[in-house]
Amino acid sequence: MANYQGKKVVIIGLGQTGQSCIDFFLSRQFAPRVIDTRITPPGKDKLPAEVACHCGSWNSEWLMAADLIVVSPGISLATPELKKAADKGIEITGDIELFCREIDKPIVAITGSNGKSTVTALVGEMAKAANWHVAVGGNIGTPVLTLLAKDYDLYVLELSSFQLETTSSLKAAVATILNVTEDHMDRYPTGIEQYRAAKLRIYAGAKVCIINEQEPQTWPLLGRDARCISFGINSGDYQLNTRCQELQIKGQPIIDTAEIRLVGQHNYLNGAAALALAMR
Ligand code: UMA
Repeated sequence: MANYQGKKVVIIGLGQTGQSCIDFFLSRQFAPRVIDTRITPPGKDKLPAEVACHCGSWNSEWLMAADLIVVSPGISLATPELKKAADKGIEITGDIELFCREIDKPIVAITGSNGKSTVTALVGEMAKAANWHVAVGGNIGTPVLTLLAKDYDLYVLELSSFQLETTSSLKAAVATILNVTEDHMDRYPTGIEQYRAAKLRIYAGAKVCIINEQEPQTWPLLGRDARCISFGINSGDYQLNTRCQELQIKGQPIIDTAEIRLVGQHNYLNGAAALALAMR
């Protein structure tokens, strides 16, 4: 468990993530400051008196006096106020990083441009069916820090590129990038490689990487390595075989696509990826 006592912490954003970060620090008996650039963000009136909140603009004085800035995923690290703080050497992090510093249980980490919520939900259901005491959260809608309220044996997390940008301590038991197609290009002005670089952070420290056989963009930066297991259409360790219309593991039939309640080839492929993650 990380110790933040005596640190001046500023949280940026009073959305779902910001609220969960406030609760996290309050549960550790100290009050962070909060900045939200909206004039009246929802939840402001419900903040406890000890949490100072600055709304409607940035507060450079608070930022430059901080030891730790916790930024919500919707706020770009390229924001000039944050760049100035980073240049001064102030640590800037996010909720996923705070979570990873608290947890020593296995994490299944899932990212991708499309299908990541479906695959996250599928792996969560598979784990439940296998009697794991599992928590599902992250970009799918449950801020990860709220999962700390209970003890779980396994965490299945959907992680966005925004969340991965501020995460450096993740050591996933198994991680995947399902696919990489142009998305959020306003946040990645130099193009898709910058977006991919954020996603690739999910493999740093991962024991096993589940890659898309047909999409080299989902492979580690230096290419496939000993950690990699693949899924794909008519190829890969875990595959959707379109001739037999079944999911197969290393050529062995597992389930007919007709028995899968989700519809469409992309969803059968999501099923193959979920199987690969769950079998680790
Ligand atoms: N804010 C500022 N200044 C800004 C921008 C935002 O102060 O310049 C404030 C807003 O006023 C607001 C707060 O920041 O009060 C919102 O923070 P946020 O946009 O990070 O949203 P959260 O409510 O914290 O929700 C975030 C994710 N949102 C984004 O990444 C944009 C949610 O993913 C996620 O479910 C949630 O954390 C829990 O982990 C949503 C999403 O759209 C579903 N994700 C994108 C996607 O899936 O494509 C990445």
